[in-house]
Amino acid sequence: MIKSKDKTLDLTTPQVMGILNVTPDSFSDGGHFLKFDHALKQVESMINDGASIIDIGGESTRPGAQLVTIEQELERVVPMIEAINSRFDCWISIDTSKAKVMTAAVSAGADLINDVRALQEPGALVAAALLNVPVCLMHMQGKPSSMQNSPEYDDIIVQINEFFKQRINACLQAGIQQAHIILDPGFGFGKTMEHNFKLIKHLKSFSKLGYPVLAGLSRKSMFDHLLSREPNQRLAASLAGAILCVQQGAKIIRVHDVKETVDVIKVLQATQ
Ligand code: 8Y7
Repeated sequence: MIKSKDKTLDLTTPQVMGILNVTPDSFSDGGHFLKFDHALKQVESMINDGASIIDIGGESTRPGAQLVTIEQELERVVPMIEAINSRFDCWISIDTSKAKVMTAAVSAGADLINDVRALQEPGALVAAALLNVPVCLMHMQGKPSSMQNSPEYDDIIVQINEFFKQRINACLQAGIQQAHIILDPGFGFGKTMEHNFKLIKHLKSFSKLGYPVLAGLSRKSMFDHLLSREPNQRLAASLAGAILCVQQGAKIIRVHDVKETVDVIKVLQATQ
């Protein structure tokens, strides 16, 4: 069970986090209202399909993506969070590394901070502690602009475990509740295809730290390297990855294809 504000999320069954694409410039051009409305419809269908968390990000963290300013990020995410919060009772996750965005997002109604930089940016630890909401600490080697340039590890499982222990300590020292910590090995963030598949195989070792594990593999390029498929042709591979992660103890699966992921998790749960 994780708690935020007046909400609780039961993690005894694995939960699905739906990805909301708030792409660069999507709201700042002439199609503002149309695109805003389209995004809200996407949220509604993800909730109807069984997503309990909606993850909203205004900064693209794809390899090689450009950085955005705080103003741009706020412009993209705050109105969307307010709109979702007033219409639906799902959990809202804010995908950001910036303390100011965390603070604005949580006041606008976000329930969870999803930080691919694991609260290492200036002010982020303090902001997250003050906001008193759950935080997902993701592992990344390097930074988005260069992380896929031949990433190397002596032992990726040991090193990510060490990273988690260090970040957990930093969180606890900053006053973040133990019950608010979620861990994520960060598939595709400074990892080769072999690294990513090794992470799936050994995912259970991260659950042993005693915190819920989140896994995000949806449509990632690890499947392209294995299968040579474009992102919109990676559904079957993503579902296989989701099942394997749940079998290895993951409690939250971050995906584009909510309906299909909920189905495969239900099939898996029926055998438990
Ligand atoms: C992840 C993520 C992305 C992930 C968490 C993509 C924002 C790249 N991937 N957050 N964000 N875990 N926690 O392909 O794996 O979705 S962006």
